[in-house]
Amino acid sequence: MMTKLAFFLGVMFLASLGCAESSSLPEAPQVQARNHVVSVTLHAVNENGRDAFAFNGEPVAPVIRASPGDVLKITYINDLPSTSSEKCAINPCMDMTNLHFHGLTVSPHAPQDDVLTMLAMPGQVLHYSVRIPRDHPPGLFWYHTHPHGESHRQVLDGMSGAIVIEGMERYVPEVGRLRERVIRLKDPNCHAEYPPSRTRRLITNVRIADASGDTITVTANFAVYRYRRGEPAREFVGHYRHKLRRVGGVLKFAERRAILDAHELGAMGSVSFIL
Ligand SMILES: [Cu+2]
Repeated sequence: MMTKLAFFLGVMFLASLGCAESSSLPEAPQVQARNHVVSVTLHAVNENGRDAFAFNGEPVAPVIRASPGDVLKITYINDLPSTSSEKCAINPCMDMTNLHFHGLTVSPHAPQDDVLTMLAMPGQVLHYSVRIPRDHPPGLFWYHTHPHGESHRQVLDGMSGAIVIEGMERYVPEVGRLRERVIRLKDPNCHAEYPPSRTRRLITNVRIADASGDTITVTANFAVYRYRRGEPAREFVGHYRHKLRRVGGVLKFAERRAILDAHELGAMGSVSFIL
């Protein structure tokens, strides 16, 4: 479900039609293993006309953290209304739900990642016991509702959450000292910045780093100055590393990266995604 939107490690910049936000981003609650068991009680609820996961009384999907060899014990309670006001691919909506553990290499049989026979109608409860193999690769995965005919609408409503399988630093030791945050961008809407920023972008040292295959890698240095009413001027300095591909005689971006020289976001106070 990912478009090929290159999301840069760092900050990307702006136009007046950006999503720029200076407030701190809320972090989802995290659940962790105790004695190799992650125990979670999750509810399916309807909140303000949209289906959502709820955890500890809040309409929020917790980040599930587990290690290879752990077991996910999830009690999943369907508290959706028995009649839905929304439209489904196969009408009428039944408001049934279940869980799929996207990307995890686990058993497809009940009570594990079984999206075919495990289904909860409103008022029903599912008991998952998902065994993460000892040799499971680490990384970021996700869980979402997956009932036939209804999952599309429910997932668009926001019924998804993150699963982190720990141990990435065993494969990539450099990440061991990084502070980790999981942020899910689930709202399809951006907001236009107000008051809008004015920016000036200076680009120097444009170089072709590699043109051996059908992809041309181009690098350049940049400095972006951002001025916004009521805020101090801010500067972002770094380098671009873009990949271009020739499609029908025209060069198109295959990948765009903006890598900031500043290694800590604290110096800039906030994160801006400017698309
Ligand atoms: Cu999926």
